[in-house]
Amino acid sequence: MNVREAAAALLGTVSERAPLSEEWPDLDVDTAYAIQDEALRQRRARGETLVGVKLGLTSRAKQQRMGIDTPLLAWLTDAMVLPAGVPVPSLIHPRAEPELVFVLGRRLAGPGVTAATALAAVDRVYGGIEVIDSRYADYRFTLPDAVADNGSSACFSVGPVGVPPSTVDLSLEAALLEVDGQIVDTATGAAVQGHPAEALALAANALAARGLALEPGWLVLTGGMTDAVPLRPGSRVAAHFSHLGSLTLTT
Ligand code: OOG
Ligand code: MG
Repeated sequence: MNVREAAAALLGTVSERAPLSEEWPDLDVDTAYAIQDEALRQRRARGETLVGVKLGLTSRAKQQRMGIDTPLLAWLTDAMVLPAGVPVPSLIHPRAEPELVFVLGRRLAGPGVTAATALAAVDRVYGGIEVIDSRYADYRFTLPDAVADNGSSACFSVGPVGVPPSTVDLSLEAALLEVDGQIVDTATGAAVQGHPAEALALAANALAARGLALEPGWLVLTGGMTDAVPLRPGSRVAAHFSHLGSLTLTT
């Protein structure tokens, strides 16, 4: 299997499959990013538009659940945007996680980006929910597997309230995660690398190592603040943020 075949295989996966690393044991992280880039190329060839990036595995809750303590990056396209009120499409085994979402006002290029310079490039911050849907059975994967699978991405919804980042303390911004009327988990922005701007800086610096930058207008999902919860048919998952409003997903 080569990079192009792996990208096509993962893009076409509609039910659980074995981790890529089972048939490609020496798959490394750099090759996995090449697979991710090739999958983006194939998505664009079929008409999708790049709208930003997501970070994954930026909080302890997520790292512990997945057994991987290295954050990852993945691409976001317009086809992944779930407008408010639209039910989540039928997926393999979706999980939902609350995230803080930046919209960039300026280009942000590493290396050497700090949390402070990163935050200065942000136009607005929103609350959001990401729906992940690993193509791999039982969400069992290595870091290269997850990178090749575009960070388990499926779709995401951005909440109703966007504010300039200088007007909120994002380390204290809380998210309450509700499933069918019960609050099942809570976290603040500090769960994400100490401050979500640290995750943004990490994204800019990691992209710089690949000769890329974060572009104006891009969305940046900074990573699940809490562990993700299964999104079961008929269930309702909501995230309530302290200053960034609430949003609800249904299936
Ligand atoms: C990997 C993707 C992680 C996040 O926000 O941490 C992610 C996974 O958990 O399947 O999107
Ligand atoms: Mg996520």
